[in-house]
Amino acid sequence: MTLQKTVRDIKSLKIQGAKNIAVSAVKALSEHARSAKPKSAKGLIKELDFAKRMLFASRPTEPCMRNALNFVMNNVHGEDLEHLRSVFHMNVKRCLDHLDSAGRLIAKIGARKIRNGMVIFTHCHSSTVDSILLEAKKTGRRFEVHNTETRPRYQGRITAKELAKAGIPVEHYVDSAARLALKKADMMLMGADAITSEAKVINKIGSELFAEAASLRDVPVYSCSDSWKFDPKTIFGYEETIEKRKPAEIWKNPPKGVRINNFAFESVDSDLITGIISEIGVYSPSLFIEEMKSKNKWIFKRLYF
Ligand code: RUB
Repeated sequence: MTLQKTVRDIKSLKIQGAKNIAVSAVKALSEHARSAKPKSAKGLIKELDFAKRMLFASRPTEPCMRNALNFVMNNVHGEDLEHLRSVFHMNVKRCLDHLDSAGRLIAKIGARKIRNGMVIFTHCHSSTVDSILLEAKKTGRRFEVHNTETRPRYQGRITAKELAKAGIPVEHYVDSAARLALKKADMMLMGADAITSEAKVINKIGSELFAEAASLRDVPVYSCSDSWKFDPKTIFGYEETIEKRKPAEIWKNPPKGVRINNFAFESVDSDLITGIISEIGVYSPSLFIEEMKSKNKWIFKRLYF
């Protein structure tokens, strides 16, 4: 897929979910490198850097994409064009391998938490959460899922469709019925778009509200996430830059005097999160950050601009 089309599809949510966005962005950059015909190594670096910035800007609040694109650009410097290309494509392969193998590991680790007879609550569409539920089903666990539709873009329907297709019973609720959906739940699983340096999890709007409702009922809340969603840049105030989408997604022609706030995400306080399920293990949010300091040092060193 071309760079321009990928950027358009990310902006329009045709490609949605942090991991899908990261994978598509890396593939688009890789395609771009293959089709580019620069005269020198410097020229290729310039083109890739420009393309990387276009992808960053397509959804600025996606650190998994930023970390992945920074990873593939690692050590891509020097004068030798062919060497530079081969380093870049090797990085692309390692990056895609990571996203794939981490995903499979998270599915296995997460599926161990699901027991027969459980009701799992989830919100929006997270490919990571889905992979856990599908793995649990594959290993013979019997459970049901309660999920919320996720207005205004209804990503909850993607979840409901995928799970129902795999034979997992799903009860689907409007967002404002989340308390009812949680009543019989044994566990809440949600994805993550970012994990901040203060150990908060940023995820689809509604996530904190539902995590609060879950913790009032002693329902454990797990965020399921590739560790590359950690975003050290949040030290500089991620919260103020949370994505606000077009008002028309909510109401095309609102009456005069009505201002529409269409926040895409919100941050979930670490106190509400029982654990983060990632490929490095299951840790409380603060321990997750500690583990990251030793297991993924490179992410801390990156500055994005
Ligand atoms: C999707 C969303 C998902 C996370 C994690 O929001 O909030 O929970 O991105 O997804 P949107 P994944 O639809 O606005 O992109 O587990 O697939 O990375």
